[in-house]
Amino acid sequence: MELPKKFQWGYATAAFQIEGSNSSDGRGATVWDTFSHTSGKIKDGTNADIACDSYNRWAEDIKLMKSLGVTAYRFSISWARIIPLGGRADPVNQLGIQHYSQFIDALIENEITPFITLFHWDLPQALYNRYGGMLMTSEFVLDFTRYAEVCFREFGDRVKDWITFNEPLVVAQLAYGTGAFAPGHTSDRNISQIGDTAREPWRVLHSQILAHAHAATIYRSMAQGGRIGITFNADWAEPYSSIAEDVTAAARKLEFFVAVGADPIFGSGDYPESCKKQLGTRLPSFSEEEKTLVKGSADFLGINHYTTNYIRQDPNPPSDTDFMGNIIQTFTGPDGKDLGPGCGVSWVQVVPWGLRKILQWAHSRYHVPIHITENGLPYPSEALLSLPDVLNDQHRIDYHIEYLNAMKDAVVRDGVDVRSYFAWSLMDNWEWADGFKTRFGVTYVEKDEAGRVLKYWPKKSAGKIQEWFENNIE
Ligand code: PNW
Repeated sequence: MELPKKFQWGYATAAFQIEGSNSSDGRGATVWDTFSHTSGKIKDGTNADIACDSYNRWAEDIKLMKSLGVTAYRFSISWARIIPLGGRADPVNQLGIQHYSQFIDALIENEITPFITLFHWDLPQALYNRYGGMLMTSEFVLDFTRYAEVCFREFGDRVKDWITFNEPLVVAQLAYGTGAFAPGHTSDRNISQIGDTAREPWRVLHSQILAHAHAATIYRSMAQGGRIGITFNADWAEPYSSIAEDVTAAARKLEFFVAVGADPIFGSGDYPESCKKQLGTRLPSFSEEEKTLVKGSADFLGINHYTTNYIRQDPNPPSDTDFMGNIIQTFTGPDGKDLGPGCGVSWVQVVPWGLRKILQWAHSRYHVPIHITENGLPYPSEALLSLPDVLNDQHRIDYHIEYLNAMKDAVVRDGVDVRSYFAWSLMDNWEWADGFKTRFGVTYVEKDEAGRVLKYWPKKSAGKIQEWFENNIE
């Protein structure tokens, strides 16, 4: 009982978290450049001006991957490198295209299949300034579609696996709900002067779903023979107790976190009834024409999975700013026990069986091929360690091996159609509002005092993950 021969695996990254060189070769500014240079927004006060220096060190990145035995690599393209000002009438930057083109060629020469994410949160600043970015659905859809089309035309002869958006709901909630991510909108006036947590996140989600659908329609019309999908953050929701209210609450949480993005595309063509009911007119609606366009607009479902929560019914009615579905979320059960060991971020406990359950849920709801596009963890105190201790990442080994076994059970025992697995991440990188202190990588990045990258040091987990795939693929 092994994974099929064509199963692909590797690591995932995102442009803003690894590239650096944020004004090189004509790249335009993004909302994350602005945010990371705004005081108080990033926990450790760092920015991603150098990050892992992957824009320059891309050949080293490929060498690293080759040494780790991967068959695929998921990375994102920086929109502002391709179209510095972002818009459909703005100039295309040949230097940006050349950069990704040579990178893609080199991956393929090394027999590493590229999986490209078109949007991993780094919106061109000019589009935000021009019309509010994702808040202006009509403009955003046209601009994104043109950017996507340029990428398909330039890279689609060689790239056959495309992901339009990474976690549309996470960026909607954190960037326009809590204000923790760029551009930092929220109703909390202690944090930001602008924002409407009750409405903006749903508008931003809506824009991304429509932009996805338009881009997918263009992609299919180009007949390049590849596949196009979209990735959602999908943690498992375990009912806190067996009482009916809690079971319903857990099901509803999955609707608010996953199905609200996935149902329109892979299911009914519309938002789940539970979301429509609670959110009312705060949730934008699709016209009949849009429903037809959106429904069936992806060939595969990407899942980023990190953890599991207990969910129970909130006895109080939901506020206007509630985006969870009127539930209470905990790691601790009624027996006082936690779901699993903690790690280096408060939002993750180690719960391998949750991966199997979310895969079963997604398979039975949507019946489409699934790619696990992220899975990983930081562990406490890792950021305090230095060479060589930092390479001995037993927590990460345990996490990945247990989650991989759970994934395998979902495939070989439950018949879930999982096509690939990407661990997050290839290397320690710039973890958004956490800065550099939170490390998800299987590779330690040695730097000098000025933050310049000296050398990559694969951690023990990288070898163990490779070994696992050697033993578990046909
Ligand atoms: C994902 N949460 O983001 C992103 O796709 C990555 O870029 C990121 O580095 C990785 O996970 C690790 O955080 C998430 O708070 C950020 O639940 C936050 C949450 C989930 C996913």
